[in-house]
Amino acid sequence: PFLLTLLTNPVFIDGSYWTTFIDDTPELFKMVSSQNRAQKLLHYLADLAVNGSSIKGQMGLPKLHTQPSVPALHDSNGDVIDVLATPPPSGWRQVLLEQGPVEFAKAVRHYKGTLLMDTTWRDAHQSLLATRVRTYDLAAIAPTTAYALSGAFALECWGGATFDVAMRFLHEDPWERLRILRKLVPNIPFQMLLRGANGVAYSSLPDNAIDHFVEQAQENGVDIFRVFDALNDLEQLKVGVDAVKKANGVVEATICYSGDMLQPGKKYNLDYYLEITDKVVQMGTHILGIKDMAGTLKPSAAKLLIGSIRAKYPDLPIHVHTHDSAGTAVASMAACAFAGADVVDVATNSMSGMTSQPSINALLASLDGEIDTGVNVNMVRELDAYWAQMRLLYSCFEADLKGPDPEVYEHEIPGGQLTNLLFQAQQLGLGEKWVETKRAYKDANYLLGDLVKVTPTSKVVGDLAQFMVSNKLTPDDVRRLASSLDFPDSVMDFFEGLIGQPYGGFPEPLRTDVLKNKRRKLTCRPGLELAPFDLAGIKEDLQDRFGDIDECDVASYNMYPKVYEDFRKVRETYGDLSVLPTKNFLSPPTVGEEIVVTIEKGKTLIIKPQAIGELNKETGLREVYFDLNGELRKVSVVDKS
Ligand code: 3PY
Ligand code: ZN
Repeated sequence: PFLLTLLTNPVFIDGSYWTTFIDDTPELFKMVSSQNRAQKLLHYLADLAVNGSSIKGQMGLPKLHTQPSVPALHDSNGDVIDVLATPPPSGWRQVLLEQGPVEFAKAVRHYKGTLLMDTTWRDAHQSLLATRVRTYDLAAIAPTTAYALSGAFALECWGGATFDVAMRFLHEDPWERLRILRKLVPNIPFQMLLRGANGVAYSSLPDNAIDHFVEQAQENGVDIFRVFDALNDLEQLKVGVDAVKKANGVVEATICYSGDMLQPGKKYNLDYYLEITDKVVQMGTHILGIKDMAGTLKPSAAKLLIGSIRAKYPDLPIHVHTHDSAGTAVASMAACAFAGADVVDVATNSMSGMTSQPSINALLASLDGEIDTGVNVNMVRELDAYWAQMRLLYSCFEADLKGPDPEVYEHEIPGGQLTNLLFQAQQLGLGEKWVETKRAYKDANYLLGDLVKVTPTSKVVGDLAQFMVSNKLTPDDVRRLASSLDFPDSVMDFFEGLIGQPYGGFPEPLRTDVLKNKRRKLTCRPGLELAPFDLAGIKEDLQDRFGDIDECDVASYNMYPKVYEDFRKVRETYGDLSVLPTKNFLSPPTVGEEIVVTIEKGKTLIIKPQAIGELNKETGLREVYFDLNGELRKVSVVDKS
């Protein structure tokens, strides 16, 4: 089902751009049959007024009190570019569409310079704002982005945690987001993050579900698939790689980089990475991804690693990803560029640094004049004015991280998880436990055999660390008492082999002690044990339960059955909440304010909250009054306090 989102957005309303957009894409504008959309939205607002926000992880209210404005871009003559009226310049996506993945990869390799991927729409907000940025705000800046970043290699805009969070917390359909952004950005390739045999979930699915998911992703707008496995388990990685090949997507098979490989005695050293590179190349990939999820790839290591791969594989395009947790990411990405990387990852300035990617303008300044990137320095600076406002709008999801964390070389916590764990500690008022948690994370990692840590193995290590802190257990205690402790599920799953096989094997006797006789010891990849999904049967069942169902709904359900069901229930109760401006989605309506919501072309709701009634002690209900386009409306909601 496609519900309206963009139409609500002030930047689009009545623009001539709009008319073409609607004429060209009628399938996007099937009107929602429900007659009572307005009443459902009022229900949401009333609930918010009485019970406060239900968006998990929200601390306080947005710091931005005005409607965010979309900045103007200027051309080289200083004239304003009308981004809504004219199509954006053609970009790397046209190369891909015209020549296909193999020639696209060759052209990227032949580019004299280093291209940039902007991660603002995925990893940057996953790392800084708990993945909470909504389609409403991405769509508003999309036409400007299509101009400002027209020379970029790609926009990372989908996958990773965004899929789950969109449905679970934002009550949005991730597929709708993809289609909307795709229409607005026809010129820059879209990249997604795919967790190998886990798809965008946390554990393996049957192979046919991965194939089906990737096929929908490609058809709905993803061009390039960064595929990784959290243990660099090649069997697991291959499931995702094969799915992308079948869907005719661009394969970016990726090696996860863990720790500082130049430290003596490291399990993951240069030889390890070169050996895996050989195997990934044999598997067949258009591009090699190097994913430094914790930001522990120092410039010296970057130079050696990228230089060594480049020397061995002169024709292989290399794309490097990092996080700025230690404060070295600009230097490291510059080092990668000088060592022969074809693409490096950056984020818009206001969404960069710390646990996010390095700042685009800082990297451009560092490469100044020596390496071309194809990106317009001034335009990306202008674009950032929007994200400075977004940072305030979403401030209620910020962890209070103040600066680089040099301890990342010790604890090796991935960027997104670092902010999450800190945020959790702050929410629980356990700020002082933070140092302890980081120490326990390091201990937990070594107990588990020194793992590559990224979703989902990072969760295993994090869960064990929190378990150790809350039960006051030292590593020795864990080893000694393993057979009598009640470990978190994720730890049990890991030891069973449900997440894959770690390099160097499982630590023994810990594995045997932890599993006792409760679980098996898998020696093959978990997907081999799973029966294929009956995709047609699932679709029929969903149709019976929810009515309007397409293949994307089936794919959502396969990844997250419960989250998908809850998402449909919320849609049933409140309608399509993606039409609400973010401020009104997050903050309770206040008497005197005017909320403008366009639910379809030419149909705008002007909502003015009027009053909240007394609590009816017998029913537990309160009545909330609104003026809706000049008429008084009353909504009763349960007071949950
Ligand atoms: C994810 O899997 O969501 C990640 O961002 C891993 O880095
Ligand atoms: Zn990342």
